[in-house]
Amino acid sequence: MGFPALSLSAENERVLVVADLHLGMEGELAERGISLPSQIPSARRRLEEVVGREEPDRLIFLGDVKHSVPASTWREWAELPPFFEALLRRVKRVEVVKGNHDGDIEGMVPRGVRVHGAGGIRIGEAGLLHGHTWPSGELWRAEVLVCAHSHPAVEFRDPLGGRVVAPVWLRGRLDTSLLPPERRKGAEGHRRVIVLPAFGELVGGYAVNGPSSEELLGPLFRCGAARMEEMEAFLLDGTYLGRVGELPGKPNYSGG
Ligand SMILES: [Mn+2]
Repeated sequence: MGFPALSLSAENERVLVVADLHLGMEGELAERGISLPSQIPSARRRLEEVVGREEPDRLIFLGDVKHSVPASTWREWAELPPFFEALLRRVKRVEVVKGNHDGDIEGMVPRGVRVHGAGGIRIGEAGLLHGHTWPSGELWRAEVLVCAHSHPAVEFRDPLGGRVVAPVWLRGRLDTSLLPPERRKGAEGHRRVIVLPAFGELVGGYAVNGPSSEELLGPLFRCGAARMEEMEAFLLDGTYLGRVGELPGKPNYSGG
């Protein structure tokens, strides 16, 4: 649908999932001398457009709603509650699965918003987690793990120095026999994995066909159970680009 948002139906509900808004990122950029207006009005407008189109019963933020760690800026404290309140008027259930940037999010969301731990939640055949931590045991009962955190994108350069970075979806398989032994219990067999692109417009995106970033990969990729070079990449409009390992550039993954 052109937006970095995932729609799924489970348990008679329509669920919309978005990730990595990194609201408040403009505060960090301001400290570096780059002055940008608050990202919240435009994030809200884009979200309301997707919500209007999909009419979900549940809206799930799959981590990194906000940006500043460890402390939050005054702007986040002032702007986040009304942001969530506007969404609660449109969607019955609004939930957050915590990411690595969501330290004090509980105190910033209005009462109607449910906050889940980083281990994730299972909805039907989907296990949803941000991806900077291991999934909770419950998530292995799902067939597909849906995560975020790595802000996947592709980068294309031309010989004149032009450079295009476009966010991508990643889809692939996860071989649980490659999990560390202490993580294998209850997780036998293969699972599918989907990585959501970041919803935030200031989130640059991490080029999957560029130099690898250990930190952004998360444990499922670092242990080799999911392999970045084997993932299939799709542009936001659904265009299939191929496997990450076959993209132009210098993909360089040790695979665990
Ligand atoms: Mn993250």
